[in-house]
Formats: sequence, structure tokens, C-alpha cells
Amino acid sequence: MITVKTQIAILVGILAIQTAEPVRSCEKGWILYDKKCYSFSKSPVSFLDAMSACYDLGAQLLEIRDRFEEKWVDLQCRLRGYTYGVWLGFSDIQIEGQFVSLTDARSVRYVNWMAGYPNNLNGGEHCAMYWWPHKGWNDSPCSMKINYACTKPIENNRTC
Ligand SMILES: [Ca+2]
Repeated sequence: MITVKTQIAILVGILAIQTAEPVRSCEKGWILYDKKCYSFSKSPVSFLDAMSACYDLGAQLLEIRDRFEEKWVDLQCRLRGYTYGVWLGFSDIQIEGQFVSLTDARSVRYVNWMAGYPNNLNGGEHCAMYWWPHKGWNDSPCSMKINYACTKPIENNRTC
């Protein structure tokens, strides 16, 4: 029986060695913002399912890096009428209280936790989400079903 923790650890490893496809613009269905292509989900799923879905698309789960990107993501959540918001590719499943990026396992530099969060409610909240109606981050149970966005870098003027 492979635990969710192990599955996430394996996916983190795969994502770390994955290389991006050389493309000059975003594919159909993807939206360009600041040199990255974004795909927003139609339905809410668990954190692990969101990670897997992004991996299957050759992408990664959204990792918000600054307040400008966050404002833009907020707008996308609002336009789509998301109930909560989107998963963020940050988790403290390995060391409680230490949220790290799933792609490079480093601590998160830009954070925007809501006041009093992360609170690890009932000791079972290890996955980060952007909670758009509250304009901040929350730690949620990884099994909760939330919308998500996948991202991948855009490569400019690449010559073969
Ligand atoms: Ca929480």
C-alpha cells in the first residue's frame, strides 16, 4: 500500500527532473501570463489528483510567486466562479509547519497566509490553497476537493 505521502514524494521527484516542451506560445486552452501558460480546472479535485492531472499535461501545479501573479489568479478564480479557489503547489506533509515548493523542495519565499493561518486544524491540514473570497492562503486537508491551475513555462525564440 503506497501512502499519499509517498505518492506525493514520487511526483515531486518526477517534476524536478521534467523538462519543458519547446513552444513559442501557449497551446489551445492555455492562457499566457508573464511567460507562463496556465490551464484552469473545470472541476474541483483532491490535491494529489490535481498534481497528477498537471503532470499528465506536462505541467506543474500552480505555485504563486508574487502578489501580481496572485491578483491575476484571483481574477481567474472570480471569472470561473470557483467556490474556494485553487490549490497551490506547496505542502508541509514532510515536516509540519514547513511549507515547501513541490517542484524544488525549497521553502516558500512569497507567502500570503490569512491572519492566523496556517492553523493545521485538527492536525490534518498539509496542503496549501489560495482562498480567493478571503484573498489569502489557507492550509487544507489534502483530500478536500478544490479547483486548481496547472502552469508551464513558455520558451521564446528558441532555434533548433
Ligand atoms: Ca487551515
